[in-house]
This record gives sequence, structure tokens and C-alpha cells, in this order.
Amino acid sequence: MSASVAETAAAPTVGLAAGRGVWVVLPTYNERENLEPIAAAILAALPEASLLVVDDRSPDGTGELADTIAAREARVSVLHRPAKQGLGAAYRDGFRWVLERPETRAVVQMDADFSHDPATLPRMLAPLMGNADLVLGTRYMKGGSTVGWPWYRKLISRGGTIFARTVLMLPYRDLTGGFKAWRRELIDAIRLRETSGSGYGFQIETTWWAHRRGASIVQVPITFRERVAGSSKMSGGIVREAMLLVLRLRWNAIRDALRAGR
Ligand SMILES: Nc1nc2c(ncn2[C@@H]2O[C@H](COP(=O)(O)OP(=O)(O)O)[C@@H](O)[C@H]2O)c(=O)[nH]1
Ligand SMILES: [Mg+2]
Repeated sequence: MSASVAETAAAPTVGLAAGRGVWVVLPTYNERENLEPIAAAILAALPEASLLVVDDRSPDGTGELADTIAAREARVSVLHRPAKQGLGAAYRDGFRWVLERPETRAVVQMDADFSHDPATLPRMLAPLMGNADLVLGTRYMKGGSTVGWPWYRKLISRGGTIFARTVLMLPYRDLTGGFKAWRRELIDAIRLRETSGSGYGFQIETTWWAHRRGASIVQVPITFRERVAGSSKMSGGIVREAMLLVLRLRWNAIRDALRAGR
């Protein structure tokens, strides 16, 4: 029957879109209220995926809670880092950890506060079943949106994306977002060790290096919802760091081009 064939084709029940060979890397800092429900939602959305929680010794006990979840759920692992060093550092360590596993085919990065909807995960992974190397969860495109953010958060995020897009001449509509799905070979290729950003800066620079490597980058619309539980770790320092990082990436590219032309 054609109807059931269509349903089977649309349902994310096989391969990468079901999470086979996929690690979701979830950095946490004081996400005690969110961790149980977000972990459950991720495991349910991708029935074959594994989850790595990267905790920076959260004072609220998120790390211990993660250990408890990992003890009863074989698909969950925990990487404990000694101190809060920012999102970028947590991802650098988390990516390295999941890439040490040869069965890893793709890696998803997302926030632990439900701003990135786990139900979107199959849609984020689907392009990797085609020829995409990197999927960018994108708020600022048709079908995407930000819900519940005050005007100044929207301004920082939107303004940051426009600034980075202009300075780096990148064709993507959301460069500061942190909901991304990577083919493993691309992470291997971008030399994570050389990235330095901690917050937004990390998101921008990894997309920049992927673009420079000639990766196939696909934008998928997402709805970003402000967190309900816990609090944001965003700070003025993170914004400043990201702006300086964007300028440095552009400057280094100009310098390299001049050297190559000599
Ligand atoms: N491991 C770790 N996770 C962090 C750190 N800073 C933020 N996070 C996590 O990164 C995600 C996004 O951070 P959040 O504070 O929600 O930033 P916002 O969404 O821009 O307000 C959340 O899951 C945080 O718990 C950090 O220094 N270390
Ligand atoms: Mg958040």
C-alpha cells in the first residue's frame, strides 16, 4: 500500500535519523532540574543514540545526578571536568571523548535547558543521511523562531549573527546557535584543538572552519524556547570574546591569503 510506504519513509526509524552511531553531547552547568527530563527526551527521540553529559563540577549536584542516570541507563555516559571553563571547552573535551569511539558516525551538540527541542533531533540528523556534513539548527530563517527571549537577548543573538556573517562573509543565517549535527569526519577535519572560543565564539568558529574546509552545510529551521528551569550562564564577557574572535579569524584569513600570494 502506498500510504504505508510513505509513512515508513517519513518515520525516523532507521539509520542516523534514529540515532544509530550518534552521540548527543550535552554540556551542563547547574542543570539539576533539567537533566532527568532532557536525558529521557533525547533517548526517546533517538531510540538508538547515546548521550554524553559533560558536567563542569556543577555546585548543584548535576554531575552526581548524571552518574545516577548513567548507572541505570547504558546509553548514558558522563564526562566530569574539574571546573567551569565554558561551553567551548566542554565541547572540545566531549567531542574528543565521543570521537575516540570508532563506532561514532555523527555527533549532535545541544543545550540541556530545553531551548533546543529534542523532538527536532531526527530532523536535524536526516540531512546527514544524504550528503550534508554539518546541520545548523537555524532560528533566523523561514519556519524558525525564538520564543520567550527578552529584546536584549534577541538583539545580542541576532546582532552577533549579523556581525559574524558580515565580517566572515558566511552565507548562513544563524551563526551563534548551539544546536548542530556533525558528520564525524568533519569534526576530525576541523582541528578542534585549535579552537579557543568559550560561548557563542565556539559556535561561530567551528562553522567557519567547516565552511573553509568546503563542507556541505545545511540549515534546518528550529524553534528556540527560553529555558523554564535553571538560569542562563550568558555574560558580557562571552559576547566580547565572540566579537574579538570573529575579528581575529578574519584577520588571520587575510594574513594567510597575503602570505600565500607572495
Ligand atoms: N559543562 C559546561 N556547560 C555549560 C557551561 N556554560 C554553559 N553550559 C551549558 O551550556 C548550555 C547553554 O547555556 P545557557 O546558560 O543556557 O546559555 P544561553 O542559552 O545562551 O542562555 C546549557 O546546557 C548550560 O548548562 C560551562 O561552563 N560548562
Ligand atoms: Mg539556554
